Amino acid sequence: CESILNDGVSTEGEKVRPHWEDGTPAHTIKKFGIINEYDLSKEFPVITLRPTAFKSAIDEILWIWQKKSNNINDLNSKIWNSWADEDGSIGKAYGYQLGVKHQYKEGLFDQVDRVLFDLKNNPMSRRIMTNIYVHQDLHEMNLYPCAYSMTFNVEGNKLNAILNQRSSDVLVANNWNVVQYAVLLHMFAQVSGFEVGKLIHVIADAHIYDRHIDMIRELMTREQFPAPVFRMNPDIKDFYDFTVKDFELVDYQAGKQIKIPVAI
Ligand code: UFP
Repeated sequence: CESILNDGVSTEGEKVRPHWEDGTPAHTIKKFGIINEYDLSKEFPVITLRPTAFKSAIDEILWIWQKKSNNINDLNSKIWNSWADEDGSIGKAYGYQLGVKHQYKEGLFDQVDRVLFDLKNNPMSRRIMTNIYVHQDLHEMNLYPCAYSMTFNVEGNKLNAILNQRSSDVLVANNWNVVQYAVLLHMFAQVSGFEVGKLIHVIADAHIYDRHIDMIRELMTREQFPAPVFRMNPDIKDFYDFTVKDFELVDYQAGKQIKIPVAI
């Protein structure tokens, strides 16, 4: 946040698309090309300046990667309500794409099952990745995928991953996305028989919205706490058996929650 606020470029005066609820354009200070590295074998990367809604974040990542749903009625939070149609669909985005089956030499798989297959049968492969930024379907997505690609890579007994994200609302969603993909990497590692390794988060446009700047400045003055302990039910061996109840943060200490407006 410091580096975005100090060295970032403002979109003030530019034509921008997202707006605030009252119709005012939502400008940002942005930085292009940020890479954050989290060693999940050392600690769980949840922010402590304010609480990240751990269970809701997991509920959404399971909705996308495990239920492969694109309907908000399968979700327990309201985070997607602004982007859903009357029937609850967000179009051919996120979970929809992960559920599409593709032809491989060994048969038909969706992208999630293909990752599970490769981690089991061909773990040294450099071709284990997912991509939901599907151009032919973009016109049927209510929001283009932000976090759009995962690359899995085995090093010794550890499973690493790169998360590629084209756009990140740093205050609202950065830690939310990091927590989600950290949990996802823990899940893939456990069911595939690996220890968890590093999560590399590559962000193209990392931005702080104008109405968030003072909130970020206040958060940056707050006290930080030690990382909590992440617990995941060790008995689960099938990716599709995890539920939100199987994850826990022990001793998660964080500062007071703040109410954040979201640009739409
Ligand atoms: N956004 C995230 N993470 C997500 C998600 C959305 O940061 O997982 F779904 C933010 C990024 C951006 C806005 O501020 O939502 C999407 O706008 P755009 O499509 O113009 O990048």
